[in-house]
Amino acid sequence: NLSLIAHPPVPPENLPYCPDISPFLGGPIRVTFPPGLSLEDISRKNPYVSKGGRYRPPDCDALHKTAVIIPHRNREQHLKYLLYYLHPFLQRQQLSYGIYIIHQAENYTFNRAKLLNVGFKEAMKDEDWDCIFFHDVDLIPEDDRNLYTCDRFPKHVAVAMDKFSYKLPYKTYFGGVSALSPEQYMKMNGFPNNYWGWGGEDDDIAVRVALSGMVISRPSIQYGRYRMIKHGHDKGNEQNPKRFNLLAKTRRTWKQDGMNTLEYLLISKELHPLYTNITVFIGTEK
Ligand code: UD2
Ligand code: MN
Repeated sequence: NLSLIAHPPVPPENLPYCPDISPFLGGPIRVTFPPGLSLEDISRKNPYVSKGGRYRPPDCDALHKTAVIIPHRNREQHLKYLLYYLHPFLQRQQLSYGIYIIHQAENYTFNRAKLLNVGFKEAMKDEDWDCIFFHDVDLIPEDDRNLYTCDRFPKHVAVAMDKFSYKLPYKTYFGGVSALSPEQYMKMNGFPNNYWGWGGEDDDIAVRVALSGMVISRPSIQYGRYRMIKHGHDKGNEQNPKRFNLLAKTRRTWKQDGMNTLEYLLISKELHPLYTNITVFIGTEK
């Protein structure tokens, strides 16, 4: 059932636009982690989601088209819970959307920011998305008034996480979940490709926002709430000892490293019922 071409459901002609505020929003979400959840269960609960994890509201023409990009390796359980919550969440917001898993092939050191660059590039080949969400696999949104749409400036979205006592850990923090329009993303030359291992890449992205003449936008602390599924440090994603040196150089390097220098080997693109899986070889640290 994995065909090669995505067919987003075609709506009947002449649908009215969706309202500015969706009538389906319910506010706070009680996030629990039910045991024994299967992808089939989740598919059954989301009958309007079509192949590749695509959706559009059946009864109105969506005002926004959002792609969600999730960097991934070896976190199948987290992915299940995220899909379980994210599909209904996005549907309640009456968005047109697609979910992309960017899976790093091989066991070399993980590189979150480079995977996000790959996700952007591949998603934009499919559709003229007007907003791209970059989303850790282990973060579950806790309020559906946290709209998955873009702002006038790059938006840092995960502003209140349980692991940071529902506060921003520091003012320029940009980790977890963020949202940029394609224009904003290209203006900052995307994200860095050279952060291998854990840490620093999110701060680099925040610096790029400033260097390219933009500021950080954020949702309110009441809405931008997330639970992070507890986890230890992954094998293959050890702390990056170079992160401080790299960060000190961002001002000199951001124009020479990013979307304009992105290289990777696409291994496969598969349309699963609940998401599009992109497996990519991104190389190793030089
Ligand atoms: C923090 C940030 C994250 C990133 C990271 C540093 C939060 C909530 N998030 O995450 O955005 O800046 O620090 O790099 O503070 N992943 C895999 N497989 C792996 C390793 C990572 O799928 O083996 C993905 C997955 O989507 C995960 C994300 O990368 O959520 C970030 O890695 P993490 O969750 O191990 O790091 P964490 O929680 O410290
Ligand atoms: Mn995490």
